Amino acid sequence: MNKPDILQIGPYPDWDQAPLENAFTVHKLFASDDPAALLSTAGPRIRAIATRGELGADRRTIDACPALEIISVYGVGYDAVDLEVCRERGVRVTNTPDVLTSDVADFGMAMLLGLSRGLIEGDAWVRKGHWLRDGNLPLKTRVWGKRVGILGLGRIGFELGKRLAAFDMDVAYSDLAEKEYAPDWTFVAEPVALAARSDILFVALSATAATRHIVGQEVIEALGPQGMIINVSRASNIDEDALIDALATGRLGAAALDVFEGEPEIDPRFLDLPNVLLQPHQASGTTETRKAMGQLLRDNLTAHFAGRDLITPVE
Ligand code: 8YV
Repeated sequence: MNKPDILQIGPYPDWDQAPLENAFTVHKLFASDDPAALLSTAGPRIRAIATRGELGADRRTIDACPALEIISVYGVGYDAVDLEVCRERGVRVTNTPDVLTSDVADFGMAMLLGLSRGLIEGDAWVRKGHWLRDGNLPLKTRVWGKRVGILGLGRIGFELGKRLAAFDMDVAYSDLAEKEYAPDWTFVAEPVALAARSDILFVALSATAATRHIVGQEVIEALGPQGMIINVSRASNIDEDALIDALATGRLGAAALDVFEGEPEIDPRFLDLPNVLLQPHQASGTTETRKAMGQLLRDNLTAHFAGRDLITPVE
């Protein structure tokens, strides 16, 4: 039986690559010297696109594949997939929710503790001999007992809330509506009002056109000079210029970021800011979770080509 032709937008770990190539005829866009030529020769045969959350699939790529049936995303976020053209063309889209939720929430906690308690600075303090020469690391900020806001109480936001509550923090959240599954946490409809009552603001929203720059100057300034922002969602949810400006001028205390506009090339101004913790989009980056994501990506493709229901369709 002929294996369906698929277009692979970005690389996967070896443990995913081998089974993918077993089941499909894989055309690797990322490995091609001439992606435009690859699209024009293989495009007409492509029936599926396998991509990653941050890479998605744009209109040009989708248009180059007239026989495309499905896009399978390795990641929960599918904001980089042009959904409009998928709707127009009847192309199905799947993602990998649930399997990564707890790792992303864990990583959010690691960023909170790491930044508040100076873990990276402390490590450098020891390695560079400051401990011996200059004495103890300057004192840091307590986490427990602080007021924390979660912007977006979806799967990841909810798991974050459970962890934050277990750390004896006062948890509040904003979302489109109050969530009955979070009766112990304070609902605050407006993001600015949430920021105003919070010492720490977690951004855990899935990114859409409506949430673009939802964390703008007003939210940032409502958090204030002692406030902290932690982003484990997508960079587009924050106005990066406003964030950098507030961090540089002390109108915002600190930020921990796992996602950036134009990543992996990030705004160089971040590199000069001492009050920001920078991470290379690694919140879901454990072996266990990435294996589960790869399996789910393939299971969705297999289900589609076998005529079965998709496991995790996005809409
Ligand atoms: C991954 C992500 O880092 O789930 C998402 O939306 O962005 C991340 O889990 C990414 O998709 C892996 O390439």
